[in-house]
Amino acid sequence: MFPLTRRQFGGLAGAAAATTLLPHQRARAEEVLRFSHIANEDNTWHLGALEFARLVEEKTNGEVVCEVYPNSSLGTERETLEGIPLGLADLTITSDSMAQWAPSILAMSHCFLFRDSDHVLRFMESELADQIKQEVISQARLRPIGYFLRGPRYLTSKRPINTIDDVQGFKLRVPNVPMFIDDWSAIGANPTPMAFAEVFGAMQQGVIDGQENPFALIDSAKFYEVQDYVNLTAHVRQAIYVVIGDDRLQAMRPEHQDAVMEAAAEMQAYERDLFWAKETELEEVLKGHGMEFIETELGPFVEAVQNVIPEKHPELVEAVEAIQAM
Ligand code: 2Q2
Repeated sequence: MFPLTRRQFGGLAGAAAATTLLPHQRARAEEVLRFSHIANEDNTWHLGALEFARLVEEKTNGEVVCEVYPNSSLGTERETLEGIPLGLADLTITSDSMAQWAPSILAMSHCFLFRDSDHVLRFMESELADQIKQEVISQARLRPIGYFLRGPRYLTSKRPINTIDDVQGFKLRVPNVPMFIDDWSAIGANPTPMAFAEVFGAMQQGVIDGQENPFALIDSAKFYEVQDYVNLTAHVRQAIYVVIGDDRLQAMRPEHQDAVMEAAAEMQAYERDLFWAKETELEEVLKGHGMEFIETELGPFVEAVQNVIPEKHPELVEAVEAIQAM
């Protein structure tokens, strides 16, 4: 997009944003890693990131430390991705937003592709996912070191979406990922890419009609304050990677690299338990915040996206078929 200066990149960072290190921690450290993500302090992504920071410090006797910046406080997802090669951040939580470097990752974002969480997990452990990971490493110079399972994405709105007719022309914020734009255009909505940090304000001001995300982000970002309905679309099921700048990782001492990889594996398991505990209660939590749940009639939505892959992404036909067969 545009080159970022250090000042612009850190521009949003409030003093209280990061888990800042104590002076003695910084003084002893050989490496200070910066972990930037879009969720807030209540989200399990953040708790996972904090656990990673704790583990990496413990495993290296404080030689490697990690500062965690939640809430896009070090930059939006895109700014972080562009900032990692410049040394402005080191780790983040991301997936299909890397499509500009690794186009095959887009297969993960197609609506109604994955049937359930087990299907997503089978894919994440598959050879196809390994190939995608290799593409990410070689093209984006980002190394996935773990991943978080996510709940299904649901459309939120200020009026109920019962049928596909209700979503025609709906001004829908989507992440800046081509597959979301193509699928939702085929459905008849009016998808607009926007950074996550801007979504709350855009809904509050009525610039957009709604957004779509898993329960966890709907809750932690407090979207229930500006949206009334959770429409049970479950249109995208995914996992999301924790990535580290590969050049930064390769420049570390081998024992530090090992510590990073071990800490990441432990973080993944730690977050997974928190995720499941939370996910099972989130429907009630959101209802408690006044959101109403709508059983949207999904058949026509599924029908509408049938031709998106062959027509807009013929290069993904094979990957999508392989995923369907998993
Ligand atoms: O709505 C968002 O911004 C997130 O839930 C996105 O799915 C996420 O950040 C992806 O863009 C990851 O590449």
